[in-house]
Amino acid sequence: MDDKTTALVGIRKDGEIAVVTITNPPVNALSADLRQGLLEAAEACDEDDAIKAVVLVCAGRTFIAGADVREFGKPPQPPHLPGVVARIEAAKKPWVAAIHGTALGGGFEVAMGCRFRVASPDAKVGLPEVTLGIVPGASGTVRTSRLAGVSVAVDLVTSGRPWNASKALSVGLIDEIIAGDLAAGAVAFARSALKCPLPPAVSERPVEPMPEDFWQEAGKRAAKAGHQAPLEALALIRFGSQHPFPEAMAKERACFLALRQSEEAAALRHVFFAERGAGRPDALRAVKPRSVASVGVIGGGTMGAGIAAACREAGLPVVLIERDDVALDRGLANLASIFDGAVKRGKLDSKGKADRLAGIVGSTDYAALAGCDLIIEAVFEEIGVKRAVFADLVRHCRADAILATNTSYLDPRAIVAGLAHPERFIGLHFFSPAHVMKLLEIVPVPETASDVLAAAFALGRLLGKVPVEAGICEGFIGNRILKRYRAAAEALVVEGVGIAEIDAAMRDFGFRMGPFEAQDLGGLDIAYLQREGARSAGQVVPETLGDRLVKAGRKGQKTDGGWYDYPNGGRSPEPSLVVAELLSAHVAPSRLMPRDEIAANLLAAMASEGQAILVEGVAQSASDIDLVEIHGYGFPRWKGGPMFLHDRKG
Ligand code: T1G
Repeated sequence: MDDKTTALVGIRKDGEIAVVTITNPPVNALSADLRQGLLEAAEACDEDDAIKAVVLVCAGRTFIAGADVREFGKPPQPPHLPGVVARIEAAKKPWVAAIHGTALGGGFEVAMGCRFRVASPDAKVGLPEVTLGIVPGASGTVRTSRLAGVSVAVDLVTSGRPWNASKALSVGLIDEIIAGDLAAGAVAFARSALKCPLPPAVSERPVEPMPEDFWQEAGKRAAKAGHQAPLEALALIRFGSQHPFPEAMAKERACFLALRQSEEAAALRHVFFAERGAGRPDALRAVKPRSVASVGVIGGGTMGAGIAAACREAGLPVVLIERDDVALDRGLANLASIFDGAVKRGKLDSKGKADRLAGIVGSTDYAALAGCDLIIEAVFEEIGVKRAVFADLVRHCRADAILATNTSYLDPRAIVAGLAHPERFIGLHFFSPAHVMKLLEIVPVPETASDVLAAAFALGRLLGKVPVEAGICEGFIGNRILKRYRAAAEALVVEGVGIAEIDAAMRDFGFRMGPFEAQDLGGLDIAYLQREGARSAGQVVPETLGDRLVKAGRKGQKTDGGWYDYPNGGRSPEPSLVVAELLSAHVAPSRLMPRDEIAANLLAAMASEGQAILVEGVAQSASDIDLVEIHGYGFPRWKGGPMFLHDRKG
């Protein structure tokens, strides 16, 4: 083995067992050099007659986490991974993959080329390729069925979701869970495996054909993802279960190489890197975050309870403050119902719920906040109410405690103006439901200290959020673009384009809901009150079509009618004659516009507002804007975001 590959792949012997160790930080990704090193290790182990079996283990935080995504978008470099996996499978001595951390994509494909797989108890295995707009490219759609059956392959590959070790063991994806020293346990496993007849190589195992209705059902589930890759992967699994291994491999490889070049893959790679960049802005890499080990939340309503639940999920103790006992009981009940929901969905057991609730102290006395490192207010969106809360916080909290507002529209500077220690103030704009939505807009005030800003990003990472810094303007990044998007949609209605056509166009594009359906769900009165607030503050805000509907008592689903009718209190929107009449004097005669033109019009409006946000420095990067839209407003991630699309169109 040459020096380059030796640095990545080491071989030592534990008696008659060779231990091949991969060292390629940070995640042992399968770079071209590492693939070469594995080929050379297979040769070396085959040539050494003293070696009877091989254990493949990785140094650092995880087993191989997949192909090196930095090679994506470039022409594939030899040695190609399918060949490396085949070489390991064809080795004269059996290989045992010893998995810790996450064996993902090509990492798990390498493990399936081994004769056996063992894993530490907290390990995960998965084939997430479809989340990158591609399909497994080194036998994931062919070997997985042969290893654990077609149903397992369909779930693992088309969902892209990893499985934990115990679930993987239950279906045969792994052979044993090794507690304690993984390498030593794997060597012992290899030693004992040599005493029995070896199982056939995975590629030589039979695969059970599935009935047609299985494939129909699987197709419906895969289609729900909304993009192409899961459907392509399903077709490959089906083909692979009905054809010889070599033929199936050839088809998988061709599909993989084709999808690598797709717009969908380019978009999803863009989002992959944007998400990884978001949590660790370069400007803060050298800054030590101010420590946050306990959190206070003011307000136990929907937002406050969601924020408190997210903090508990991350293991942070929470003090929940409400104005009186009745409100506090309601807030604690909101939290309990969030955890009950998680139990019902099988995401939490009763002990987990009890642990989460045990970490919450409820009080109506701000003195209970004295030990908190961070306090987040989530009270009524009115400047007077928020200023009163902050005045109380300054009186009761430590001078170095971070004081954060969850405001979505107010100017954080106005909320904290004149209060002591302004360096500790910051905006943390969570999105409802806060324990589910991943977006966190971080809004520093001019005086915010860098260790406070760094603490906000560290909190975002700890809570599993996608944190994005936003400058101060009306609506920050997301709500400002939302306002422009809605205005552009209303402008099309004024031009005579049908409300339902506009929603259909945006659903066809990939949104779960169009702009008008979404307003009916959330309530038209929220934006109406913001416009009225601006008007009463002296701003000139022209009346919108939405204003007319709210004034006519049409606030959305909650009033059985908004942009659409919802007969009998139902949830399915129906075009409304009342709305047509209400707006008839303000809209042009009905006209048809092709749906892709409608979508292009609204996407251009979003990108235009995004460009202004960039120029004003409200967003740090175009990819941050894409993340805001994807993680806060349902922009289909396989489209990359409004700024990505705008760039692709040149
Ligand atoms: N390649 C290269 N670098 C990677 C990488 C990868 N696959 N995954 C992560 N990194 C870098 C990342 O950029 C960051 O770098 C650091 O590792 C920590 O990442 C043939 C073709 C593994 C669960 O999709 O899911 O195999 O910023 O912050 O939160 O069929 O990273 O520190 O310099 O995310 O602990 C399939 C993608 C590829 C796995 C770790 N594999 N990665 O999460 O750390 S397709 C994936 C992840 C494939 C085959 C096909 C996560 C993680 P830096 P991080 P983390």
